[in-house]
Amino acid sequence: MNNHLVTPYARNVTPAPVPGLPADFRWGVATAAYQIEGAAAEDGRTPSIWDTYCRTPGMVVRGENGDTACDHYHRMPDDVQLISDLSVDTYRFSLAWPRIQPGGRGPANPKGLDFYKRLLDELETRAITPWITLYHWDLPQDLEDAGGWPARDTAHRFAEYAALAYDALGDRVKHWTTLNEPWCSAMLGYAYGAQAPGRKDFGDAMSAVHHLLLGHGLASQYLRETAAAKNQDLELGITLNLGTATPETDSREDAEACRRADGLGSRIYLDPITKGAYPADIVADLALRNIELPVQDGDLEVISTPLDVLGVNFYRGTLFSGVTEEGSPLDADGLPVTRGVERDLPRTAMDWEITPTALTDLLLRLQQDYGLPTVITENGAAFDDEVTPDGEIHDADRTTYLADHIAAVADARAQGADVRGYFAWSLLDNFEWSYGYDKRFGIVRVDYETQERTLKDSAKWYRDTIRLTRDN
Ligand code: IFM
Repeated sequence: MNNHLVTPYARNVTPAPVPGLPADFRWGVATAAYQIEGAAAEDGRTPSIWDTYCRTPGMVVRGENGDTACDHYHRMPDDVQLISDLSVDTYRFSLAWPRIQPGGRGPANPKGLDFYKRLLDELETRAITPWITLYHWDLPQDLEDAGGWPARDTAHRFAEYAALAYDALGDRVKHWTTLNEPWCSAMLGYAYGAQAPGRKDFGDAMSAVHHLLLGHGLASQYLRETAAAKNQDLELGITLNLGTATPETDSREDAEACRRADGLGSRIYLDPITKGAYPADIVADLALRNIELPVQDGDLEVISTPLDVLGVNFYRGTLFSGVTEEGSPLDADGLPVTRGVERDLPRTAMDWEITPTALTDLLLRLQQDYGLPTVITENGAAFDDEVTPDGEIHDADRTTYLADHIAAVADARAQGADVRGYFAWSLLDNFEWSYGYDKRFGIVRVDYETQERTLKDSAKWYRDTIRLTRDN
């Protein structure tokens, strides 16, 4: 944490109806399989790239892993009761590919599917709508060994897995998301080595981008066709992690830095999905680096299979400079500089700047440039929680964070953005990838020794705000 930049943030926020959010606004909480399930070797699940990465020395804080995580696999009915107690109407969770299709090839594993069928039963009993993400980063290790996302075949393997999942659960689930944050899979996983599988090759990362999108498109086609053939109600989407890029000055270099950041962070996903074409400026930038996206005939038609909703994961906006701190427009490798500039803003425990108005800006821009209805499929914050002697967690910073971002959503709606829901990240404190269990994003605390769950103040605020807004 940059102590010189710590700016006080928490306010005393009390629950109140959020003006402008209609009674049918969708409220949810979100999780992901590897972050909460545990039971890593049970009922036929095989290792994913995260099991391997966690066991690679130096990759995850304290060498932690998701073997047990929140033990949700065994505590699922109680966790669903907890979700129900929060008064949300929707639960967004991901399916573990290596649980449903061990090794990433072959038939479905009935025991893996059974877990999710039981989860759907519990949700149905409590009238909570399931919102499924097919892929939240747990690629079966066998497929990484065969080349991973830089290999075209992985897109076809993903489509096959998506078909197995949809065939088994599509009659009970309307809301399907193909991928969660493909930017993270491609860039953190294959360019920067900061997440599994920990590779560092920019060209491979660009191939991964295309094959993730191809997998998305092939899966989307299958879900669309099958839903139509079986007369099943389907709302199909993809979730992207999106932010805003603001220039530090009005220089040409800073404007170019924003163009590149927006291009590689957002438009390289949004444009092919919604318009069937990669952004020409980014294709040209890549060509200057002798990199070509591995597009084959017909791929872009597949990738642009129509969607019903765009999932938006928002955490922060960024200020960009196009020069180094010394003023050079080129970095040590001779590449144009795209440098995030720190501001004196309040920050979360991830050291991420808190920028709620950027969420309003983002939603308006998405509305204008892409026009799809949106749902905030993730938003939330890690803070260093303290448990007071009476066992309570007075997480005023997280509560303030949620309140400010929900207000930002309402602002965007008031200005014409078609935002239909908001899901808090996350239901539970959980395995925060390379940060292990160090960073707590939950609105419900998990004591990892006892697996006890405790509602933080933010959870109570969220619950009461939802109730008041619905009844307003
Ligand atoms: O925990 C992650 C989640 O898995 C994907 N989106 C960002 C969250 C916070 O880092």
